[in-house]
Amino acid sequence: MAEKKPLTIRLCGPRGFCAGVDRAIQIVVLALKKYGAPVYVRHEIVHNRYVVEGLQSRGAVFVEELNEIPAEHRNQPVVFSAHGVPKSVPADAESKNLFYLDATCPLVSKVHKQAMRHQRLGRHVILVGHSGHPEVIGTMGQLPEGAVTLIETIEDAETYSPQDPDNLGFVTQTTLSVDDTAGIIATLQRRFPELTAPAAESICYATTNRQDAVKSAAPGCDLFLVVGAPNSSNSKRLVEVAERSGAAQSLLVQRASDIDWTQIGDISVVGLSAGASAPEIIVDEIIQSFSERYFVTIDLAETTIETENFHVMRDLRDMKLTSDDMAFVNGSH
Ligand code: 0JX
Ligand code: SF4
Repeated sequence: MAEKKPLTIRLCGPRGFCAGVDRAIQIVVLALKKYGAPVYVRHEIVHNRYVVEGLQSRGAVFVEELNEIPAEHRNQPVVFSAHGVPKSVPADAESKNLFYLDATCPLVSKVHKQAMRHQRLGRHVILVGHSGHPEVIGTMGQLPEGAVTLIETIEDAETYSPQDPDNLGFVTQTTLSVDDTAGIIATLQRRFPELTAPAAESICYATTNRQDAVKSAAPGCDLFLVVGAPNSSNSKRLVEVAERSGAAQSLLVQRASDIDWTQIGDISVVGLSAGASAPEIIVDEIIQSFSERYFVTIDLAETTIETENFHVMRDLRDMKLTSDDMAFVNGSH
C-alpha cells in the first residue's frame, strides 16, 4: 500500500454546539425523563438529523404544527424548538390545553424583546434575515401583521420605502453573516439616519465566534469542510465565510459519508469547523476518515474560548442526566 500523504487539518475553535443548542437538547432529554415518551417537539429542535434521530430513538416525536399531535396524546408535553415561535403558537397550545416547554434560545427571545420594544416606542421594525427561516417567522410573529418589514439584501435596503422614515428600529436574525449584515445595516443607516439599533447586538456570540475562527483558519486551505445541515442558517454562513476568507473550496457536509473522495484532488491543508447545531461526534468521524487516507496533523485554530451556559427551566431542574445523556447533550455520543 502507498504511503499516506501528510495532511494538516486546521480545526476551528469554537465550533459545534452553542449554549442555546445544548439547552434545547437538554430540555427534550429531561422532558422525556420526567414525563415519559412521547414528548412532542414542534419543528426540528435544532437543524441536525443526527440529533433529531437520537431524540426520536429516545421517544421524541417531531411535528411541524401542533394539530399533528393526536388527541389521545394531548396530555404529553410539546417542546418548541431553539429557533423560537410566533406568539400565535403558545396561544394555540393554550387553546388546545397543551402543556408546552419553550426551548427558544434565550438570545433569540432577547431579539423578540428588542423588536417588541421598538414597537412599544412607536417605531416600525425592520428585521434583517432570511425569508421562510423559522427564526424569522418567530420574530415577525411577535408583532401584529404589518409591524415588521423583512430586509434580506443590500438591494432590499436600497429600495425600501417606509411610511415614516424617521421612526424605524431594526433587529436581525441571530445567525447571519456578520459582514453581510454590516453592509445591509450601513445601507439602511445611510438612507435612514434616524434608524435605531437594538440595545444589544442581535447576531449572537456563537455565530460571531464561529465565523471569526473560520476567518482565521481559511486562508491557504485547499479545502474547507463545515459540518452542518442544508437548513442550518449558521452553518451555511460558515461555508460562505470560509470561501470568502481564502479557502480554495468550501463544502457543507452532514456526515463523513458525504465526502466524495474522488473529487478531492491534491490537498495538504483542510479547514474544519461545525455549525452550532452539529455534534462533535461527526467532527471526530470526519477526522477519522481523513486519518484513514492521510497522515494527519491537527492544527488548532482557536480564536476564543466560550464559557456561556444557559439553564433549563425550573420545571426540569429536578431531573438528573446520566453520563450517557450528558454525552448525547454535548454532542460527543
Ligand atoms: O438555522 P439556524 O442556524 O438558525 O439553526 P440551527 O442550525 O438549528 O442552529 C442552532 C439554533 C440556532 C438558533 O439561533
Ligand atoms: Fe442561541 Fe446563538 Fe445558539 Fe442560536 S446560534 S441557539 S441564538 S446561542
